[in-house]
Amino acid sequence: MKILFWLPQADASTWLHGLARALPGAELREWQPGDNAAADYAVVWRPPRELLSARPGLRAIFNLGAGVDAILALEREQPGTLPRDALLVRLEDSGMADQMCEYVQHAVLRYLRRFDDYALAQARGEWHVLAPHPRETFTVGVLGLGVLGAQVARSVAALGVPVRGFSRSARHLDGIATWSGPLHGEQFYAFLDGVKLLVNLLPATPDTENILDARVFARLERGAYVVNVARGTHLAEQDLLDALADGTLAAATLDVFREEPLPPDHLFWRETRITITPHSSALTLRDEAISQIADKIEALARGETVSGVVHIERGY
Ligand code: NDP
Ligand code: OXD
Repeated sequence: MKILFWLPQADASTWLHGLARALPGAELREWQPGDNAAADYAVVWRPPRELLSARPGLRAIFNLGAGVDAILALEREQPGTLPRDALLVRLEDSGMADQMCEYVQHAVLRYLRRFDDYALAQARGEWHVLAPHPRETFTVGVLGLGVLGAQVARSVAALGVPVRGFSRSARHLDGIATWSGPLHGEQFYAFLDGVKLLVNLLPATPDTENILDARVFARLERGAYVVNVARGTHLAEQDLLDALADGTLAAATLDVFREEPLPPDHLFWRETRITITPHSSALTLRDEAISQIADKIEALARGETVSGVVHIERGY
C-alpha cells in the first residue's frame, strides 16, 4: 500500500520511520509539490490543495489532529478538492484529552483561587488578600461534549465545582447537567444562564463561527471567564475586548487565534486580562497518533469500518 505524508514544520523523517515501523509493508513518501502519483492513504496536517485534488484512488485521508476545519475549508472553497470516495478520518483523543484536561483544570483553579488577580497585584507591588470565588457557584459550562469536551467536563467536575455541558445531540454524562439543541436556541440559553466560566470545545464549522460573541457573554454571570481551546474563528475578537472593558467578562484564556502565530501588533498581547498560549493546549503526540492511524489503516485494508470518520456535510 502507498502512503503519502505531509506535516509542515516538523521533522518528517521521524514520523516516516515511525509509520514504517507500524506498517512494515507500506511504501511511504513525503509529499513534494508536483507529486500526483497514486496513493492509497494520506496522513496529513493542513495539506495544500494540490496534495488532495486530482488523486483518484485515495481510500482515506488521516488528519493529524482532531479538528478537520482546514481540510474542509479547502473543499468548501473549491468543491471537489476531496477525492470523491475517500474517507476523512480525524484523530480521536490519542493523548490529547489528558493534556486538554490539565490545561482547562489549570485555568479553572487559577480563576477560582484568583491567581490571575494576584499576578496583576504583584506587578503593581500590592499585598492584598482576595476572597476566592465560592466553589459552589463557580459553574463551569463546557461547549461541545465530544471526545475532548466530555473528558474535560468530567475532569473539571472532579475539582468540586458545578459543571454543565452543551452539545448538538443529547449526551448523558454522570454528575454533569447537559443541554442540547441548536446554538442560540432556548436550550442553549438555559445552559449559559449562571455559567461563571465557559470552556469552548466545539469544532469549527459554519454553524459555530463567532459563537463566542457579545450575545453569549451577556448571558453568563457578570464577571465571567472564557477559555477558548477550540479554534480562533469561534471568537468575535472585538466583542471579547469590549466585554473585558465593561466588566461583562473578568478574564479570558486563549489558546487558538484567527491568525496563528498571533501577530505581534495584535491587541490581545496588550490586554493584561487575556492569557495567551500558542495553540499548545493539546499537542498531537507522535507515537500515539501513529499507532491509532496504523491500526485504522490495517482495519480499512481488511475491509472493516473505523471510528473517527468525519461527516463532511455536518463539518466535523
Ligand atoms: P468531537 O467531534 O468529538 O466533538 C465535538 C462536540 O461538539 C460534540 O459534542 C458535538 O455535538 C458538538 N457540536 C458540534 N457542532 C455543534 C453545534 N452546532 N451545536 C452544538 N454542539 C455542537 O471533537 P473533539 O472533542 O475531538 O474536538 C473538539 C475540537 O477541539 C476540535 O474540532 C478542534 O477544533 C479542537 N482542538 C483543539 C486543540 C488545541 O490544541 N487547541 C487540540 C485538539 C482539538 P454532538 O455530540 O451532538 O455531535
Ligand atoms: C487539533 C489541533 O485539532 O491540534 O488536533 O488543534
